[in-house]
Parts: sequence; C-alpha cells; structure tokens
Amino acid sequence: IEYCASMMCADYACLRDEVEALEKSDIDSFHIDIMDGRFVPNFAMSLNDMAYIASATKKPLDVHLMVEHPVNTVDLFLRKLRPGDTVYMHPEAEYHPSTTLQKIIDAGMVPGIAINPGTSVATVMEMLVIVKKVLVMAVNPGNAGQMFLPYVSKKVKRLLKLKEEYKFKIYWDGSCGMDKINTYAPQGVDGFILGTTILFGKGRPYGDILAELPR
Ligand code: S6P
Ligand code: MG
Repeated sequence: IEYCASMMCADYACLRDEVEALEKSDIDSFHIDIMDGRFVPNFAMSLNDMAYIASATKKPLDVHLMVEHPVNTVDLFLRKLRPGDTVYMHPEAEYHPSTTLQKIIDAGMVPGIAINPGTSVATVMEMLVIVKKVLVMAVNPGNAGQMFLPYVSKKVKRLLKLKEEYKFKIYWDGSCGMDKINTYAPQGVDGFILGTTILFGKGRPYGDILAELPR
C-alpha cells in the first residue's frame, strides 16, 4: 500500500521542516496539488512550490494538475520533475486528453488521470489503456477537509474489476481516513493520498501516524 502526503495541507510557515520530517518518514511520495482558480474554485500550489519540494526530497513526486487545458502548461512541470515522477491530469479539463498524456509519457513520467466524482468510468475507458494510474477523487477537487461523497464507492468497485486487464493502479484522493484504508486496501486500491483527515495538523509526529497504517 502506498501513502502520499498531500502537501497543500502542510504548514507553509515551516515548509522546509515539513518536507524534512516527511522525508525521514515512511511516506512513499509527495502529492502536489496544482490549482488554477478555473478548473477548481481555489488556488493551491504553484510551479515553484513543486520545484522546491522536488529539490528537497529524494522521494518521488505525484503532481495532480487541477488546471484547465493542461496541454498548454504541462511542459513547465515536466521540465522540473525527475523521470519516474507521476503526473495526473484531469480528462475533464482537456479537449484531447491523450495528447497531454502522451507528453507526460514522452518526458519519462508516469501518466495518470484524475477523475472527478461525477465522471464515469465509461468516459475514460479508452485512456485506461495508456495510463498507469487512476486517481479517484472522493470529493470534488478544490479543497482539503471536505466530506466524502459515498456514490464514488460504486466507481471504485468498477475500476477494481478493470485494473488487472488494463494494468493500472488505483489511488484514492480526498477525505481519506483509517476507515477508507481498511475498507479499500484489501479490495485492491493501491494507494491513498493523506491530507487533513489523517496526517496533517494532528500535532503528532508523521512517523507515529504512518506506523499505525497497514502496509
Ligand atoms: C483536493 C486535492 C486533494 C486534497 C486532499 C486533502 O482538491 O486534490 O489532494 O489536498 O485530499 O485531504 P483531506 O483529508 O483533507 O480531504
Ligand atoms: Mg490531489
């Protein structure tokens, strides 16, 4: 089971300490939420935030692009990443999503799609052939600390039935707590994005929290 730290939930007054603490912990990757105030009703991390974290860690990055038409800006991100880092784009944000995915592949990154709660598996079926990861949004993207949308569970079940045939991994993003990990990891969800629900702002060392999670 992989665990990714959702860095928009970190304490920006001491970002360096946050990254150092997570670097020493068992977290598997740094999840970087990029928001443009258009595709989602919020602004979050920038290209420079991402580049700083990339320079401060040896762990992989997991970049979640919540921007309109990422085809226009994805290269800026790809240039600052290392081969093997993951880039998720939202097919809902693009006229020709596979063009953007091809750019991600050509740059040596792991291609992923992130899908909104209201997006059906049928809509993204063709892309399952080319992506390595599917990030299932359990909340509408834009903010941390939102309530889980229970209807997403049906979609997770549908994706679980397809993952062997199409060879992709499934990640859970949004409102992820112990209950979700305990329910979905045994069913085959490969990884979880940890935010305010379980990892950040708890006043406990990250290592202690991570030690309590199943591996
Ligand atoms: C949401 C974003 C997520 C959140 C994360 C927060 O728009 O893509 O990555 O940062 O889900 O976690 P939580 O536990 O606060 O919902
Ligand atoms: Mg995210």
